[in-house]
Amino acid sequence: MAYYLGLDSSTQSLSALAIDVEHGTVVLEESVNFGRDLPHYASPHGFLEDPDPQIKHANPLMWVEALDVLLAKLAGSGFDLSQIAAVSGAGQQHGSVYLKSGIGEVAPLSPDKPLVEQIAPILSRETSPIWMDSSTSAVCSEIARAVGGDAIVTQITGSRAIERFTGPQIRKFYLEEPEVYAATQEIHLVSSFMASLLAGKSVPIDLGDGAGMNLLDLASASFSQKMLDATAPELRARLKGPVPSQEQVGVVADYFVKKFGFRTNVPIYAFTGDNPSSLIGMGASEPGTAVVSLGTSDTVFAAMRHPRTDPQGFGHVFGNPAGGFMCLICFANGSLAREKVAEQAGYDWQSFARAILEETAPGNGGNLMLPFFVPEMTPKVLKPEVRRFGSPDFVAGNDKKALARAVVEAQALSMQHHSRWIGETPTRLLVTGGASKNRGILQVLADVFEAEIRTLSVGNSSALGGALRAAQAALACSWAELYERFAAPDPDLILRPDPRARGTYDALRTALTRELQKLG
Ligand code: ADP
Ligand code: XUL
Repeated sequence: MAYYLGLDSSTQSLSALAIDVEHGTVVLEESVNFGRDLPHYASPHGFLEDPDPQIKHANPLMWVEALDVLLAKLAGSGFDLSQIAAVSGAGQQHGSVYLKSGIGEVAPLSPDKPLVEQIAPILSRETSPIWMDSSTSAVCSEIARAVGGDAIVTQITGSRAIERFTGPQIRKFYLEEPEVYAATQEIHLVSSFMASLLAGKSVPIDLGDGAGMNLLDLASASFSQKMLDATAPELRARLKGPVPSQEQVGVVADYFVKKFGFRTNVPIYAFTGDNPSSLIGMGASEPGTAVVSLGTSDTVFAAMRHPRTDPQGFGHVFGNPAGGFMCLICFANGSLAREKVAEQAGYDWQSFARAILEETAPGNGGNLMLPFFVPEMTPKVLKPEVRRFGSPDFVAGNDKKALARAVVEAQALSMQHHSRWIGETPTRLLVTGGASKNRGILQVLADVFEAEIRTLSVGNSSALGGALRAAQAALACSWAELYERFAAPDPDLILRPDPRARGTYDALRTALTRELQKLG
């Protein structure tokens, strides 16, 4: 048997998914949840607590340990890892890992010691800023000024200088800790770091994820000297790559062969960002299909033949792992905001969905919420801010049912508002991510976008994207062939807009747009 393995190192978990291409089946889905399974990292949601809400870092050793734990879980469950013929994967975007020396450079990874013990000594920086960090505004302005303004940064990199992007994060680190920067030999994205662990050597960043750094020149598919110079000295020497997403970057290291029973010489194809990987996992790598991902962050994305940029500065252009580009808009207040409201109302996900579907109506009787429980990037809200407008009961926070609908309606309206620049009105949305199981949330998306909603049977589109990318690269087969087998929408879960909702959102849309304009 030849199976293809996809890994996804996301904000809250590390997942594995394997496919059998011949039979068109998913043969394995397993994950390690950082908060639940690795509580000693004190990161219930995948990041470390910090008194400053703009600072969001994670301990990279948590991701390292998760890889050992996940593979031990797979091997322990009787899954025969020698059947894996190729591997690829994905990581949460923008997060960075700082190393004093390359992985396996001083000594090859030894199967006699846990991975974490071997990686800890080569970290130059103990923590990794992740995509939720919004503490670099001053540095973003500096970078933009140095290259001639935001329009130039956007023209080169596909995005303005953005707080969570890796370049501004590197500059902040360089300014605050110049000696540690000097002692840093390599800087990785989460994706290239995880691929490097698996390969037992440092491997390059891919073009898909690399575009989320504010360092890549999209036109030439190489790092831009102008952006590098504006970011930190001698930065080029600290970055590996970029390489096309389909490039083989190594083989599975001896450590994993000896410890977990992988075959020797199993190829590893470049890991990419979780969103570019989801684009593949959703079968959406050709332009024409918009995807909404409801994970820790909510994102809206679609393939693009030619890069087009957002004049408002919120949207981004990343590499499409199948070639060409993709656009993406990211909302930090995704699942964590919904969780906060559910928690406040005392709802589980079922009662949350019931409150939306059965106990309230589209438009929510005019009740409107600004749901920025954590700093938001779209629109830019640096200090958490939750505001309610409408009935006195709702404003006082007592109308539980209306609160559940309000958070989701505000999120859907904001997604619609901020994705207008893409220039297409989607009639169909493909939805993925942890919250895509929730019919209440899906129905609101259908009603607000007036679009049909479809989900895939496979929940983890990013890990599936890894497995599909590994299969496509190893077998040189067509994407269409793989999509037909693995990315077909779930026929039992198609939601259509409620005709009674038509027009109901006009007033809320206007009110929300007014409030967002005041903020953004
Ligand atoms: P990520 O890949 O960013 O780590 P996931 O796509 O796995 O995130 O989504 C995790 C989130 O999904 C959790 O934070 C949780 O709030 C949310 N979630 C899980 N099940 C449901 C559900 N039935 N309804 C709404 N949200 C859900
Ligand atoms: C995209 C973004 C998030 C992360 C985490 O720009 O910041 O979607 O990739 O999933």
